[in-house]
Amino acid sequence: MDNEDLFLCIDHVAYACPDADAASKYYQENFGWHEIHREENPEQGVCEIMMAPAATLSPDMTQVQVMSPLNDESTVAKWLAKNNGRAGLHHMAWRVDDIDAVSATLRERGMKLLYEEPKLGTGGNRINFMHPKSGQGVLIELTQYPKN
Ligand code: V0V
Ligand code: CO
Repeated sequence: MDNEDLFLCIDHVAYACPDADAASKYYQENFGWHEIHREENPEQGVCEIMMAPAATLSPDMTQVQVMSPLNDESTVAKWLAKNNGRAGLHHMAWRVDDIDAVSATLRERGMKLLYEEPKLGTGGNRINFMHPKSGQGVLIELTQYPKN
């Protein structure tokens, strides 16, 4: 793929914390942010709440994904433990149109993707992650919305 066709926008920035519900309330009360969507993803081990600065999401609006671990085995639980229990920014998600094509191009360029095949993400999206070593110290998610 050409560079221009790889990424559409920053879909979300993810904030990891011990209690996503409390963090959502904090965002609502202090910043006027809106809860757009929430779900539990057992495979990823997270409770996640998608938040936006408007009640209605416009297509290119970057969201904040507020998330907390569902159990001690969750990768987010491990991350929080390593961070001495402190909340913080966990990953950034880049929206793509065709995750299979983008993944193939990134692999050709030597990037390490965590999963052989994309997994189930928020709202039925297909997701994969670039290892922090490939992301220059940042965990980067690739996310593709369901095609109608
Ligand atoms: C770990 N590292 C990070 C990091 N997590 N660097 C930046 N940001 C992070 N979030 C670094 C860590 O400091 C180490 O660096 C190295 O990576 C290995 O870390 P580790 O503590 O030994 O942990 P691992 O290797 O067991 O696990 C790290 C990975 C894991 C990234 C492989 O967290 C993972 O599988 N993440 C993908 C799944 C995920 O995060 N799910 C939750 C979101 P040094 O010390 O070696 O330099 S789910 C989601 O976003 C959804 C559903 C959605 O949006 O749709
Ligand atoms: Co995410």
